[in-house]
Amino acid sequence: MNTEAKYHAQECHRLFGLGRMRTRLLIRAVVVCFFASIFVIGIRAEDGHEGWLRYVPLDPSAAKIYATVPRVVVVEGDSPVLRSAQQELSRGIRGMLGVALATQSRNADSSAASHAPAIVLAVDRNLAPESLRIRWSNAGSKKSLRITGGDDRGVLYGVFALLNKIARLESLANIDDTQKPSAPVRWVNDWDNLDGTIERGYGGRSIFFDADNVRPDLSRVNDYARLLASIGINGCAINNVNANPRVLTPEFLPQLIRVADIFRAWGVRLAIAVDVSSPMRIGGLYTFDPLDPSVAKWWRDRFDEVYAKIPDLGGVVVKADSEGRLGPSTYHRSPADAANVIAKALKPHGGLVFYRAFVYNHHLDWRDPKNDRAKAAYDNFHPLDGQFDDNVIIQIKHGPIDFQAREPVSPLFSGLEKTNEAIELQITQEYTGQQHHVVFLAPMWKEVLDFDMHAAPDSAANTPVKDLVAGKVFHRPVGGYVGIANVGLDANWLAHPLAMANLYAFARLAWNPDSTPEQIATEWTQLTFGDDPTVVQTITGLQLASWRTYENYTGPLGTQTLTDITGSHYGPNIESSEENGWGQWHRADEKGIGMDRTVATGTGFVGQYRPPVAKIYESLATTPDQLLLFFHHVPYTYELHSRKTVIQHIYDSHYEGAAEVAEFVDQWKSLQGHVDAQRFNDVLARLEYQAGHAIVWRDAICNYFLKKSGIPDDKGRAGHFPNRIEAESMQLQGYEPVDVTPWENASAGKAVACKQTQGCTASYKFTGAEGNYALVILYFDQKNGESKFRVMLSGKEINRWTADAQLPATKIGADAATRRTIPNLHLRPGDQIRIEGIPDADEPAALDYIEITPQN
Ligand code: GCV
Repeated sequence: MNTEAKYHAQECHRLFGLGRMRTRLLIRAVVVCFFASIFVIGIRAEDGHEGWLRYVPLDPSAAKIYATVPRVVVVEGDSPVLRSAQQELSRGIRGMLGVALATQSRNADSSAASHAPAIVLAVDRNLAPESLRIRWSNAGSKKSLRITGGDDRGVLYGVFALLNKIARLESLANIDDTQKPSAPVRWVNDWDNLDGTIERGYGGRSIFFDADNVRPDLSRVNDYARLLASIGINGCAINNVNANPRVLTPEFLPQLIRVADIFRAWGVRLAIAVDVSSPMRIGGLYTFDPLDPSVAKWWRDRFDEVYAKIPDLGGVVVKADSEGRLGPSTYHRSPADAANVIAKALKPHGGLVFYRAFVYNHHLDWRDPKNDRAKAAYDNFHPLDGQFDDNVIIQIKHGPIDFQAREPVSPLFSGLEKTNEAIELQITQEYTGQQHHVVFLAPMWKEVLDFDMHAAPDSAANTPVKDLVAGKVFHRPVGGYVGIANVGLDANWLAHPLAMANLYAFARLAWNPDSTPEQIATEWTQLTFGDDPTVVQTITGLQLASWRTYENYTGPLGTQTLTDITGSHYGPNIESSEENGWGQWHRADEKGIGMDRTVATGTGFVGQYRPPVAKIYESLATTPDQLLLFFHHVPYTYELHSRKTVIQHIYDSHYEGAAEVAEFVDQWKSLQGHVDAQRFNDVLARLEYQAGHAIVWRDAICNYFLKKSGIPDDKGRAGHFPNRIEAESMQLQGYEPVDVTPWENASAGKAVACKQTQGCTASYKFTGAEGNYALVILYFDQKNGESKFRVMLSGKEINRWTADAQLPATKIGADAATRRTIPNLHLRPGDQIRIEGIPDADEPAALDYIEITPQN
């Protein structure tokens, strides 16, 4: 029984044990017992909206350790942020301890405040900005719990820190906690379009915009800002970096003000992404040349007007000369010219310019073996080091390509000494399963942040990425962390109930990059699912394994994700990376695979790292296996440090990865009754889908490389599917075989599709031995239709479903491929399995295969 269940059950028992009751008490007893009953049978619905700020009632016996927590809160000072701090404290204490705090303001009622023990919220300018301290203090006979901040934000962060401890039942008896954020910039970017869609967003439509305007109802924005503040995030750029210039028009300003007003109360600074061609596109100038005085004046005037209304605007984010966006190259000007003209307009107001280093040519000639997209950020920005104004920050994606399942660290982190920098990490899972797959990214980020770039003049000194971005190595005034969040209107923000762990982890690492993924995952799970040790261990273990598992069944050894890079970025599509200008090449051919990026024989990318790092990657002998194919082209028979050949590693890792996800399903099932039914069922359905999709990935990659290399799998698995019956070989009525492109994205390269509105059938007469079997049906679930399926066994319906998942697929292929398992079927020879599919709209109720696997 979880904590809430216990609390309500005990309370119910207590109330009915009171003998004859007064009516009010009776009503209370009925209500409490009603809740007790639904908690006990585990059906209290949780939709994830509260994230990690659930503040559920603590088990009364556990809550006893907080008996000495004062029942009065005294706030020294007044501001929107301090008011939020006080209200949040009251909300949390009421929720968890069932106690209503009395509020006193030091100025208004100093006599009362000085007599009762109190929780005191106060600013102490001797502390560093945004830092916090929580400790008991004895003033006379009074013992107070003081939450002190270096500024108002620090106080708010202190309140959240205290509530976090209470929610996780940490003792406060001897609390003396001082925390200081690792870096001043801890921002999120949301890639929301003004029309309400979100680029690479998988949790529903925008919480900020709709129909080219800010939404009338911003209650979700308030909830989001509160969640952000609770983990120390202090800035948020709310619109897509592929920016609509309208965001900076005078007409739009009143709408931005509404968002800024909400953010302000939570200490989150509003920021916007701007289009560098705005002076021309919305300003009526004939140019946007950053060195043209009229352009400089335009930016100044525009921001003077914006800051007059939003004095705490954090600044702007700029994506230019990238993926078709206009930029300073139009006038043969540099990114420094473009950044500085905006920076000068923001400077008097304290605003920052985040200029993204994601500048590259997506029309590279793939035939030239020296071309390499990975080199672009360093090539573009390293020569400009020292030319950027002090309020410019270069925002650098963690790897040199684009948030792949694994990449080396971007060499640009050590390529800037006289320029501020921030690391850009992607919380939204664009290339890592789009929140249909569970992939906890903290272990990946931690490796990146801890990676020693050997950037100091004394190359023996440790200069990890976390110190470079915090400005500690080269004594930069500002720098830090930017996470691409892309939360949406889905109740739980990011669609998958386990995905919010990534937002939490991003912020925790930004606050303290020395914390470990284990600590973060444990803390998040305790806050989000409660403190039942089975739940905490299981979810934490699953989260911590999930990234490497995903890497295993997608693109191991540094091949990047092997996904459909010109389309959805979701399912497998190995050749989509090749023979085009996007430059996400892996160069797989009949003999070998990998990009030669060495200085000696390759593109020279390795030379962008400092010598001690370059030395590791230049040599095959010292390059770690997990990045081998990012840096070297080798034959499939090349032997890894693990003693496996590359090809055998590809087979093994994909089979292991798929098996690991199947284990996730079993692990999750063990939590039934320990987790509320709503989230239990939601996660279970998603993990079952993921387990099926991991098999789709496994088969596509293994079949492809089996054919390409001609080298069989030592373990005889790749290309052999003994229990599989291709749909095209079944007895078909109405269904027609179709070729699938690329061929490896369907079993045997074919599927069957139904074009008859009344539906089609595919039948198979079972010829195996009598026994128990699991029947798997692979069908294609596109988003442009909701086909219906029914499965009949010897004339009797055994299963039916509607293909209505929101997968990123509009045609038959691996993005749509979904496995449905019907377990525990007793089959006898001669039994007929018939699948009926009824197409809908543009979705043809397509089938790939069935599998009949013996089951004990
Ligand atoms: C916002 C990748 C994504 C784009 C994104 C871009 C960027 O290319 O696929 O959707 O655009 O990165 O970071 O600017």
